[in-house]
Amino acid sequence: MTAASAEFRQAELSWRIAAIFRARKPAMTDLSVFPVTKKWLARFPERIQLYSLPTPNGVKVSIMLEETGLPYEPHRVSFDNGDQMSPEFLSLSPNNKIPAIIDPNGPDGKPLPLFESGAILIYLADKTAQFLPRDSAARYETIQWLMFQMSGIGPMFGQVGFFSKFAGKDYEDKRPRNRYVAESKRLLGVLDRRLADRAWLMGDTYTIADMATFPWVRNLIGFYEAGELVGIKEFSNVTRALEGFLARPAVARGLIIPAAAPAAA
Ligand SMILES: N[C@@H](CCC(=O)N[C@@H](CS)C(=O)NCC(=O)O)C(=O)O
Repeated sequence: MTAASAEFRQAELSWRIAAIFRARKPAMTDLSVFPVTKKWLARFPERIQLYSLPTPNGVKVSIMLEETGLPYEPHRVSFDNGDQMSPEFLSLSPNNKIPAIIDPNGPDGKPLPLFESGAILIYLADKTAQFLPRDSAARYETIQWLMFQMSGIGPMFGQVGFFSKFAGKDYEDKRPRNRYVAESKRLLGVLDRRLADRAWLMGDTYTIADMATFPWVRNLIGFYEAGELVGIKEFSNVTRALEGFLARPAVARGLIIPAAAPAAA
């Protein structure tokens, strides 16, 4: 091979390598196929789009996003304006509930829309390899406690709020309220026993199960003002873990998102 042809082959090789990198460079993110972006404009379409409100289900995801450091753009879904019932929001979250996300860079580099806070937490944990143990048994154990929150803690505490603070408080028949208070106490007992010899639900490891659970305990005591009703003082392991949770800087930030974000157009 002559010196000239060796030089030519070298140049060709460099060009091919550069072409591979050019091909890998992410294309301009286009989220316009998602109708939700017509109502809530994506100013940073390359970031995860979060549609939420600082409610106990909403903050699970903003806390996770703050904990992981993933770049995201929050959008406020105002219940006062009925935003959750708008066709644009329903196209993303057909159950008219926050939180929901679109990750422009989902599996295979394609955008991924997702609703249901538990599914979103698992997805973000897998995406970042954080807050969900890799070891298979510990992973399922974490998901088990996450599901315990999703199916028990959230729905039951929510009913306590309805029957003790909101419309249901004026019902003469107190049996529904008493039933949900009793069930919530029982669930707090389960949590308290789990936390008796552990800092967090999974021991020393802080996980998405904690991020799902403690916003609800905080809400029960704070916004619902039902601490006394459920006898929260009896559950000192729960309140100790709640304190640790609230002391985390990412939690403090996540709890107020997206209150200050721009509302829908
Ligand atoms: N299982 C759902 C529940 C979500 C949920 O209940 N969100 C409430 C706020 S905390 C909501 O969007 N309510 C609006 C409505 O029902 O119209 C999840 O965990 O994502």
